[in-house]
Amino acid sequence: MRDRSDKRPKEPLDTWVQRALRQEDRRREAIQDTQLGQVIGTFGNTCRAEVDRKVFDVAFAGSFCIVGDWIRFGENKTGEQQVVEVLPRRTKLSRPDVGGANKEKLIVANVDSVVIVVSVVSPPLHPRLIDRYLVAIQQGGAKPLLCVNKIDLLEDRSELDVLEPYRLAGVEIIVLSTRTQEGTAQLREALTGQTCVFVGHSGVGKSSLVNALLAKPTQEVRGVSEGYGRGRHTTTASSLHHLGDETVLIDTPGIRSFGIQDLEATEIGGYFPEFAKFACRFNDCQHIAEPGCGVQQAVIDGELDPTRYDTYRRLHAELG
Ligand SMILES: Nc1nc2c(ncn2[C@@H]2O[C@H](COP(=O)(O)OP(=O)(O)O)[C@@H](O)[C@H]2O)c(=O)[nH]1
Ligand SMILES: [Mg+2]
Ligand SMILES: [Zn+2]
Repeated sequence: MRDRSDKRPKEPLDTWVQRALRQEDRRREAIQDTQLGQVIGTFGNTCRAEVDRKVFDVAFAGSFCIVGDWIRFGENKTGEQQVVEVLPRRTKLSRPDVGGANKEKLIVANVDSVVIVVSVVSPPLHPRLIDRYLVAIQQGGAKPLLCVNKIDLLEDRSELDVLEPYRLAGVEIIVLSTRTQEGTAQLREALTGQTCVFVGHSGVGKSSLVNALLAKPTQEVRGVSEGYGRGRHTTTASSLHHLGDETVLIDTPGIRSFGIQDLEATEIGGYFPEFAKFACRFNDCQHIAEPGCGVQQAVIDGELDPTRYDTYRRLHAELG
């Protein structure tokens, strides 16, 4: 068990709980008319929520919400819009707070698919980052999709063979180039009707890709949120955009590392689905140093990708 004592409030717990409940009651009483909106961006203590393509700036007022969240909000006595309730999250994607003591940091809520954008040449492929994303995505309940951008930079298509381990792990893969537009129609089709978030290492082309998908000539740009720096190649916060009436695209800032939390070392194997093909002598085999381990043997026999297995070992050690 992790020690959570640092989160305990300074005042006696009863006093704190009572005060929090009173505050919440006051908020609900003060706000009669509420509406339901989806969070499309966050800025300090405010979020931007959208209702029928109309945009409102809404104060958090004690609630915490993230892009993709559905919130109930309304006008308080001072005439300011504020959050009354954050609805339960259908799915989520999170990572530990950098610098915080393993605290969960939500990246996005309520997405159907997480598109892991990678590049094979520039920047090079970061398999360990992909592996970690895949674990976190399964944990949060969304579906992963691996999107390989910048294929215009390849000298030979055989350079894409490095992705074979992910195909074996059952991940859908789409290769494309935002520059030449090859493959972008296929991605657009795969994402239709879904709420999708684009994640991945900085520089892989997430923002370019989101822009390319949104900029289709037949596409209505009316609903695209203002204030998003289109054409600029830095994204400092997540932003939500509509592609037609049914598809939502969320761009996220690039990250360089990605930890995993709230998992036991013994559970991590379940997040590497391709391991299940190989039988081990012991039912509770951790595939680290046990005799008769089918997974370790598969790596030796070249039937299992050594990099995927190496990520598994690292995660196992981190979480152990
Ligand atoms: N050659 C090539 N460059 C691309 C492609 N897509 C994006 N880029 C470039 O990659 C750089 C980073 O793109 P950006 O969208 O900012 O990446 P992000 O950090 O993942 O959002 C920019 O200079 C883009 O012009 C592509 O398909 N081919
Ligand atoms: Mg970007
Ligand atoms: Zn084993």
